[in-house]
Amino acid sequence: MRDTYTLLGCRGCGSTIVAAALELTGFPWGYEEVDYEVDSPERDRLLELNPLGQVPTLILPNGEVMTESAAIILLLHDRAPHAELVPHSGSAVLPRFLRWLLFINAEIYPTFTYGDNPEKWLPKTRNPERLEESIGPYRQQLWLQFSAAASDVGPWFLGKTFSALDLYVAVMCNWRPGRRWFQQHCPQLIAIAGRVEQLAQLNALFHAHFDHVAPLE
Ligand SMILES: N[C@@H](CCC(=O)N[C@@H](CS)C(=O)NCC(=O)O)C(=O)O
Repeated sequence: MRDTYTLLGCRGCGSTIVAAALELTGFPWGYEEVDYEVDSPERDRLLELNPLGQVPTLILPNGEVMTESAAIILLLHDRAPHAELVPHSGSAVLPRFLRWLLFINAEIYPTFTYGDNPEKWLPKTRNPERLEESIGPYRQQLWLQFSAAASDVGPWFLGKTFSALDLYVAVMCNWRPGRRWFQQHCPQLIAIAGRVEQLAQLNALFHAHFDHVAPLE
């Protein structure tokens, strides 16, 4: 049995949310970079562990495999409540946390699953990219709805309470529709992302995963 967690991930991907959560737990963890789009021994290993070929895929210290970022976050919270990934039991903001955690995972994340690689879903179609043309505006609507639910005063999505929602925001603001769109339409989300990137425990990780993040002085 190992005493560390092993994360299979790819730079800037959803696995960065789990990498940030692991950093906050303080648990020892290792990292294996996998380009999930390219055939390679690393991808074969990923497929063996997770038949969906998706990251994050996490190997627990006892060898069990976990997938699904939200499930991983909830598990890490159970093992490391000091990381404050989830509001404490009985907290007034717990319902909002659960609602928007599932909203990101069940509504927003799948728009990338289907939009990232339209040829996979519309093989032998003339213009598979048209799938992303219709998903893109829907994704924007979802982000606007999510951002309207963010606390007006901050500093975090839930207000004074930090949570893993802030980690999702910090990573996903770098994805389509892009930082410029978020800056224009969801400035409070970009502000949250900036605060996460500046956390002493997370800055080096975000600097390694996203070009625009400067290292702390
Ligand atoms: N529901 C999964 C989604 C994971 C996911 O879609 N990850 C992307 C990278 S950000 C991926 O691996 N895509 C490859 C694919 O779906 O084939 C989660 O929350 O962990």
